[in-house]
Amino acid sequence: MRDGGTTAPAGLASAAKDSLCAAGATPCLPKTAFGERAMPEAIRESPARERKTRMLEEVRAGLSAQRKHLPSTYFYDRAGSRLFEQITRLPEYYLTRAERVLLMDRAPAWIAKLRPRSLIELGPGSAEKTRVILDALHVAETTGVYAPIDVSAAFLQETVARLRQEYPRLAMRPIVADMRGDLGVPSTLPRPALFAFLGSTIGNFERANAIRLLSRLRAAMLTDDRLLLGVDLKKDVRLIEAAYNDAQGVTAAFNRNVLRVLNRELGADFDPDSFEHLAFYASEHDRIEMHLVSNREQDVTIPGAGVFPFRLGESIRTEISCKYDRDDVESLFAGAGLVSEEWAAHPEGLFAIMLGAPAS
Ligand code: AVI
Repeated sequence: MRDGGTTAPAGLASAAKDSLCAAGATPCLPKTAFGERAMPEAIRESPARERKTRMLEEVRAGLSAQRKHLPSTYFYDRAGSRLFEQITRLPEYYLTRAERVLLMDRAPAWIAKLRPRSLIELGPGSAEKTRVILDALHVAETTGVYAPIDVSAAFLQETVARLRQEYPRLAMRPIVADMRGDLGVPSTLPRPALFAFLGSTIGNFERANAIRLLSRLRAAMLTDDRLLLGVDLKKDVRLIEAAYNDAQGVTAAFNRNVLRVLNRELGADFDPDSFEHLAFYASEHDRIEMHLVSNREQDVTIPGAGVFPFRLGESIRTEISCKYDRDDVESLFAGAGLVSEEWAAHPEGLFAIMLGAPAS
């Protein structure tokens, strides 16, 4: 999940699409005016080639900048997704646990009131937190369709297969899509729908991109639909910095994984061990910045993109993770044509969930 100027690349490679079909899941494709299933751009134009072209462009631009940066999107291959799941269980990473506490407390009442017939979730990961909502849906006996949207077809397939066993009566409509583009939410999903964008993934987007993404979500919403947006809160900087500098080094491995992805997918020759993990709170932007710092002078070659020299101590910014307060979220909502209906904050001020609706 994830920008930094970033997010997650998608494109449903036909193999991945086939395996989703094989798993009994129905990847959702928008309908054309003629009623047949339209292939999203990324599928029509060879997603693998398109992903590589886009990746090359972004990597070349990012590494040519005076302050080098990479899109955090590229953390999330299968290994990166697994490392992120490990992060969510680390003692230092309070975000996931705090959000879960909030969901356990509030989701049943929200579901009982909204009685949504679809749950559309952006970036579900392994859907740990989703289960809290799904259980509440179950209790409310709402007819359910669960539509998870994720960039990693393989990870999505695993998640859907697991949920299918746990919730056999729930219809699954997985959607493989890049948060930076068309979300591919079919208008045919039963309404009202509850959209969920949890985990503070919105924080991985620069403000303008965050508003663009929320606007796309807003455009997919009908009047009675609602959005749950999870956000990490501004708080004691030591607590925040600890969450991105865990003692076991899982976040460092996650950070370096982006270099392994570039080596594999672009044939780059990064030596991941020659880059050190660095994460710090940039108070002027109220955000964590994650960097990889070169521990020697070196040249990195990326075929088709160029040779990129690194000075000793020079860094690549690989991720931003913005922290918010209520006003910040209301301002994002206002920019995206959404209004806030309810703000649920963790008792210790760790995390919050905003319930939003389309502005009329
Ligand atoms: C996915 N995202 C919300 C995580 C975050 O906290 O910004 C990604 C992450 N990066 C390092 N640790 C976790």
